[in-house]
Amino acid sequence: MTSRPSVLVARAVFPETLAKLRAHFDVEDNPADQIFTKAELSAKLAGKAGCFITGSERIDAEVLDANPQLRAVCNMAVGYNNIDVEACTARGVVATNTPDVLTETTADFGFALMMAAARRVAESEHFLRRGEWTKWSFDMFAGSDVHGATLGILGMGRIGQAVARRGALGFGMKVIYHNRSRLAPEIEAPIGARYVSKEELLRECDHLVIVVPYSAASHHAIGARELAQMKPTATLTNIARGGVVDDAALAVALRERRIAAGGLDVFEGEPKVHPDLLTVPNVVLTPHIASATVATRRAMADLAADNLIAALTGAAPPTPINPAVLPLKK
Ligand code: 8YV
Repeated sequence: MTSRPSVLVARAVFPETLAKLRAHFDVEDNPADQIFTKAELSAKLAGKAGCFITGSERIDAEVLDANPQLRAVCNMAVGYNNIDVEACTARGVVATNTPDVLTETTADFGFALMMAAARRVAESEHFLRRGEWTKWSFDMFAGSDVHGATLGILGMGRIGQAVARRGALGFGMKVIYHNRSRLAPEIEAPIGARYVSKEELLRECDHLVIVVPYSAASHHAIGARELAQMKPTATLTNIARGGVVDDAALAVALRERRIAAGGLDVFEGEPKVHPDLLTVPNVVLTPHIASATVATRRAMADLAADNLIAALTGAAPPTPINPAVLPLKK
């Protein structure tokens, strides 16, 4: 009998995902959903040919060197700043992510956060729950319009484009964007998107939505200097990664009403949230749930599992990040 590869599923997942993986592998799972330190994760990976991780477990050169038998690192997330892809490639380890399946769901949520910020949904709900609603007044929680406003997108990848489509086609918004490179005219044209410099984006937008992947280059892409360039009536929504925005600077800008409102699903150092953000009223805060619908999380888990199965059974993983390492050596 040939021995089956062993894999680690580093976080709690759907039972169906485990069953699917167990059809091919000896699976060590984590039903208690314990958060492993890097040393614990590294130790758990001993003897494993592959791992199924979410966007938070860090796989770097040190972990890879401690586990030279590891051949596949499969993220249940589209963002992969938790994986040192260069280190994987250098060691012939395939890294995979879960693009596309979460695009529309994440864009829905980004739009919801932007609308909640613009129309002060959370702030007014808290007011009501505190029992402070005693009378109507003409300017009570007056926010800013979304329809017809200028939507600024920082990071015009799949999710950025999906947010832009919602704005342009559903809400008659004017779309401007800044990105590493300009999109092809056939992508820009149907949504009337205009490529602008980062400065123009900040200066002109009424609602800024941040969807740029996190990297050393995008670290604090939005800080005090950038916030100062925005309109005092503007909103900022971050569905990308904590660290793209300087949360301390954002809390100051919100508190001093240098911008009107914020919507944040991701935070620097999450699940810790900068204490100043917790006391600022004009920001909607959610715990990294932009892709959290049952259907989408199932699709993400399925795709991550398919990647792991393919990678370790000699097939082509559907969504590799570093396809140059394929096919994997047995
Ligand atoms: C995940 C995400 O829920 O896909 C991503 O990059 O940020 C979210 O969809 C999160 O990373 C946990 O896996």
